[in-house]
Amino acid sequence: MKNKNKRDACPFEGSKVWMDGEFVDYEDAKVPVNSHSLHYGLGAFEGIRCYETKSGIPAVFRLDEHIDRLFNSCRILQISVPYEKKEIKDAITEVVKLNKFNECYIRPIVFVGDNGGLGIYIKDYDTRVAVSAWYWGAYLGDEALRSGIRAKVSSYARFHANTFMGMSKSTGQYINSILAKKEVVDVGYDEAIMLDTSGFVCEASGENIFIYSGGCIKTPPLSSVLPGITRDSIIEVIERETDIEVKEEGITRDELYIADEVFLTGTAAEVTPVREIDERKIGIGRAGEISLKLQDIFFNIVKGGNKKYEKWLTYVK
Ligand code: PPE
Repeated sequence: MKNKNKRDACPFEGSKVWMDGEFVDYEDAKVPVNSHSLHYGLGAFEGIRCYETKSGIPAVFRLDEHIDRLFNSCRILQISVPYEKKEIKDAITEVVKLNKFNECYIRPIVFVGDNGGLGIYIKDYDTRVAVSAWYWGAYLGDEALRSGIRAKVSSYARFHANTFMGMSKSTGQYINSILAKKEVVDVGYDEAIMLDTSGFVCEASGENIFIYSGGCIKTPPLSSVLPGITRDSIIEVIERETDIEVKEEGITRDELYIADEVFLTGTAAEVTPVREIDERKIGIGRAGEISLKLQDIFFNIVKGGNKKYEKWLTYVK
């Protein structure tokens, strides 16, 4: 019978992947259909960027923090990882090298195989780990980085802290993001902003959120959002490079509408200004000055242009 899903072009085709301790061709990095994670969504992943630095040598941005978060996610989910952190970090730099990337997006994933069978309760299972990488340009488009995006508050609530645990970057919980994103993109917006079950702003479908209002920057506290590594980097940049106060506290929906500026942060989305939310212009309806300034500082850091932040770069030589 004909395979109805056969695609002409796959963005990963021809690349090398590290899987369960070995480097293999992407086409051979196969997963059994009854892998536990495929059925129930128990798994953890990371999204990491590697940038070409000014010296021409690629550097992975905040590799240690990403791997720490991956291991924290697995601890929360009670998945035991059969590798040391160093082995996974080495696999990541090797994947960049083998694929000869100058810049790329790297996706490590830890998931449960089929050795323990299926069923919600499994005791003895095989943990599988893979690292792949591919070129991924501006997540929301180049124009989004320059001019800002149009966002909409989703009708789907972000999960309660005791439903999924937001500190873990777990595969299954992204269904919530997928539903929210599709809901708003299908009606012409670029990104979905999600509120918690009490109505406070949490984050976007795949980014943390910041507002600049009354001369001060605010972002929701970690109790309700993914501990974003870009979020952490931007907080440090604001504290060290500007005189603006940054607070981690609750933000309401109407605070978004009257903010002078709003921007999103994430590995994929980097620092993306928001120019409109729910048909209300944010500030003057263009990418804000502070947002663009922080974006500029961020891009300079990831490209190795600021010596103070060299600690965040792992060069791939
Ligand atoms: N919140 C969510 C829900 C999220 O998915 C991300 C990253 C962040 C915040 C920002 O975290 P950090 O990347 O550490 O700054 N989202 C990843 C996945 C995007 C995707 O479409 O896949 C990412 O940016 O890589």
